Amino acid sequence: MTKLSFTVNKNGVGVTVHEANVATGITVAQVLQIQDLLSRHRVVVIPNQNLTDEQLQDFAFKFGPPFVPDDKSPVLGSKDSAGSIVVVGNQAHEFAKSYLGHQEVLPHSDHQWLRCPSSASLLYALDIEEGSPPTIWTDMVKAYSLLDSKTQQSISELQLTTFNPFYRPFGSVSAKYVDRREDVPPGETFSHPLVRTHPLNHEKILYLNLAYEMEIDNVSYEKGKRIWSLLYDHVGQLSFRYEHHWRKGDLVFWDNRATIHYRPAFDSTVRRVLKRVTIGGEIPF
Ligand SMILES: O=C(O)CCC(=O)C(=O)O
Ligand SMILES: [Fe+2]
Repeated sequence: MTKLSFTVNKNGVGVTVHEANVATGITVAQVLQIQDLLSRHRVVVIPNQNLTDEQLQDFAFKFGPPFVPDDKSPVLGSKDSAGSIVVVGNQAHEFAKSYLGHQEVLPHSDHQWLRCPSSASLLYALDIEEGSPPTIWTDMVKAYSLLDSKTQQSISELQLTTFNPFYRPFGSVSAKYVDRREDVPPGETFSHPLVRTHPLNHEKILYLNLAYEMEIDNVSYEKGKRIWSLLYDHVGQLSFRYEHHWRKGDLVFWDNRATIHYRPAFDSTVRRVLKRVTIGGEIPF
């Protein structure tokens, strides 16, 4: 078999690949096809997999190097040296500590606050009980393209600082435009273009999350907050989303450059355990 068959979600965001077997190996042509699907549709779903950690990583790192957090900036799991596989779960996993519990995870792109945020991530579903919430991705290329041209122009040169939430107590941060007269978030910061360019498909991306403390560089608080509020509302209303309802064995691969993802809160008694692998990325430009 050379090419994989697939189905694209109606609004163009998210694609499901049929009959791929990641464990027994996929061909070079199929790796390139998956990369191309990711580039076009942002989220690639590969159902019915049965993977060891090694097989999961062998697949993931065909698309780029492992994401390695630097020693200085904390990220999910780094304080426990969780390594390149992080268990996202609301139950203790037999081999490792699990993270993120059962609370709401606000719309974000993984590691946006770092110098080199991750380019893509994968979640592999180990244990999904009924009542488990979906994960919802929003297409941030669409978010940018649907802004009016005047707004596009006015934000084209802006830099955004996203403050690292892991310097704050876990779960205490939500989306907020920073007012320095009240509080300056702690920790090392890196600013990135508010409109970044995708290195593979050259598309413009609105590189904004709806989860953390933020500040636009070199503009007044009033002006920065006005721009931020407008963009926040715009992204919140966008219908270009893919909502994935998990089943055991699902492997979902997403583009962290071009999407943000969200997970609603759920009942703490519902078992939901996934493994996440993350791929390293470049300095956004
Ligand atoms: O639990 C989820 O659905 C998403 C968690 C998340 O944000 C991640 O693994 O990067
Ligand atoms: Fe995430």
